[in-house]
Amino acid sequence: MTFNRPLHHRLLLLLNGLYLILDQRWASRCSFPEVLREAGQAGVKLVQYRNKTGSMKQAYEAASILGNVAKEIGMLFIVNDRCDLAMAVEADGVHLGQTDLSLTFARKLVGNDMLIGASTHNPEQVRTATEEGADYLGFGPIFPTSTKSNHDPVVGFQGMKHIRELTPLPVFAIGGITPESVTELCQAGANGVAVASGILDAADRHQAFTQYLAPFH
Ligand code: 3NM
Repeated sequence: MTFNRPLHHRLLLLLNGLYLILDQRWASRCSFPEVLREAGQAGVKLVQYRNKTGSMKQAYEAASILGNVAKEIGMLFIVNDRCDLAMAVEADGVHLGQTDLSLTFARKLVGNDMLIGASTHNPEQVRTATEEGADYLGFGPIFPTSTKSNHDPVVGFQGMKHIRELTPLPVFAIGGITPESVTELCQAGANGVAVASGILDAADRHQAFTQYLAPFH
């Protein structure tokens, strides 16, 4: 895909709704390619592969399989943290945290044809990521979560509402999000929600996808 900035309309149509996070820690308990296909059928438009601990070799193998499935089903495929891995598997984007490569350097590396997402946790970070050319933001944690270790203080619905006024970029609320909180997060200005455990721990994944996506229909 080629991305012209400001992002064209077709791409903005994909940067909303449910953003599925496939964290490698769940990979032994479920088949990620299977989850990805279910997500596509349910109407999920973007997915992130997150691997905080594996070797590059392991992460490459997993990411290239998932990237191929995502391509086949027309879903945006984003790699967490690592520009080199995102480039190696020809992902659609890379998602960077506050301790990863700066957005400016990352853009130099990945060029204009890759999306760059940024994790933000407070108004200052939202302003900076917007100025430095992120294509979309993650903002959180909205609620407590055990998926991310040493996470920042929770920001709640009010935090979401506050930062909505600071950026024109698509914003995904993240952290401890359950289906029950999605409507209020959208009312607070979120374009979408990014979810790991709420999907990957669900007893009935099909039902979980439906519940998370319902407020976006
Ligand atoms: N980033 P779950 S919270 C990966 O605040 C991540 O930036 C966060 O997983 C942030 O849906 C988080 O299981 C964990 O809470 C998201």
